[in-house]
Amino acid sequence: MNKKIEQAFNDHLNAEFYSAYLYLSMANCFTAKNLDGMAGWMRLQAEEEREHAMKFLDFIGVRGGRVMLKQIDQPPLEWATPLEIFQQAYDHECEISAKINALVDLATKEGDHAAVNFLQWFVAEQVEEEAHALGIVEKLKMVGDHPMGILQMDGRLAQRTASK
Ligand code: OFO
Repeated sequence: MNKKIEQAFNDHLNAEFYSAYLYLSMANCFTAKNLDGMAGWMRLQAEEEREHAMKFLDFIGVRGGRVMLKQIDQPPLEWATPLEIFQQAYDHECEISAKINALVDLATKEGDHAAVNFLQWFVAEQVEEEAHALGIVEKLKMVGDHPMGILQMDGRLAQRTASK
């Protein structure tokens, strides 16, 4: 595997694990606020991020590269409101999209078509990830700080299943 791509993919592997950590911390914050539906939604999101990390890990291995696990940064512990949490999740997804785009640019520059092809799944996934998070942000903005609205959103997000 091209060394520049191996390095960049290992960095991104760490970013996906950090995403899992961040969302798990957000889930814990929801649990502490008794918003179990939102907590469940975030836990599933954290699991998805771990799966994303594993896709990178497996691809590095299949291509003959070396996986290098690095330290995962500590995520924040507390957020004030559900809107603040989902806004940060949305902003984070936009940052991940920018990282994926940079990987596509690098793989293209290095002529690694297999890597470009692998990354296309993530390009499509990021469109969904951003849309889901933004949709929730917009609804939470409509709800404002009305407890009934927050509880309704909590019930709605409780319906998420592992495949969404
Ligand atoms: Fe939330 O995204 Fe991974 O890639």
